[in-house]
Amino acid sequence: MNEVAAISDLNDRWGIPGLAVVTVGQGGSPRVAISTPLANGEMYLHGGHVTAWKPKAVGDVLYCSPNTIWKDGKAIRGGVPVCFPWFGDKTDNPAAPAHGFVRTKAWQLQSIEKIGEDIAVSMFSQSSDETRKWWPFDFQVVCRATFGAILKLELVVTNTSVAAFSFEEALHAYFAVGDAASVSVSGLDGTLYVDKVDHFTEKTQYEDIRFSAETDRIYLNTRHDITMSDPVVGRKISIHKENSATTVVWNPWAEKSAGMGDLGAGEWKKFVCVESSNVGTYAVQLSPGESHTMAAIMRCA
Ligand code: TA6
Repeated sequence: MNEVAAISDLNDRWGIPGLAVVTVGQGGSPRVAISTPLANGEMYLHGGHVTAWKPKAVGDVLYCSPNTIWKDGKAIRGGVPVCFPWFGDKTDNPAAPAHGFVRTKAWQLQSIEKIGEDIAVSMFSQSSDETRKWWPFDFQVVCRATFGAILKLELVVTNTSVAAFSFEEALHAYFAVGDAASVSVSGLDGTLYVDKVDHFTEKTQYEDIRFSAETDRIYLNTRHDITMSDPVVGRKISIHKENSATTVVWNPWAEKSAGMGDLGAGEWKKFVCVESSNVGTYAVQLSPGESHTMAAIMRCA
């Protein structure tokens, strides 16, 4: 069956007229487009990747690069990439894809549901001969995005192996801002972080986070709400986390941004990443048959 026919079949099965449609997105990639009285949204089957959330009152909350390379094996640059089953480089195999292998592969549509005034889209990926080459375990991962005045993202990992495993995960969210150099992030004051731009040194955060250079930090044992203030646009974005013990904060700044083919000069100003995650010593252990759900609940006002 060709891709367009498959997309049409998915829409026949799961589309909700006037609210949710399965259609051909950028690069010919299948996506679910949401339009409700409270918000618009978009989620691609490629990577189970939310690429847009636009509450009617505030507009685009997520940043997506205009230079994204839309093809298999490449992650969409922006939105909320799903990092699993490792974060960053794979410590025991430098040849492995950064941030795991699920964000660069086709997922399957599990359901589209109307829940009150919201639309919940669930997509899933699972182990295969290809994934077992990198990681010798069997799993299912579901990304469920509930689009409304609030965006709720849930990452559900199930161990379908006969052995226990440990995994890292991140909802690597790119938040749209007016100017990263003017943004402050509160809620992490007094916490310890690993500074990836200073030899992974462990440091303490004092007061709000502000950005004046490449910033790449993993905040440890951080489970409480985080707020990003954007004075240029005149709004605040808050993130409430569930079952997430670490928070990654990233901005590549000017030089790294210019050197990234799917980002480009000047794009660094337009986003800040705040990532609900479980990485490093906070990786999650799962016994056979067990599931774990990490959630990020986002508000913007
Ligand atoms: O989350 C921050 C980070 O780990 C940075 O180190 C940077 O590599 C960023 O992710 C983007 O990674 P990517 O593989 O998407 O280019």
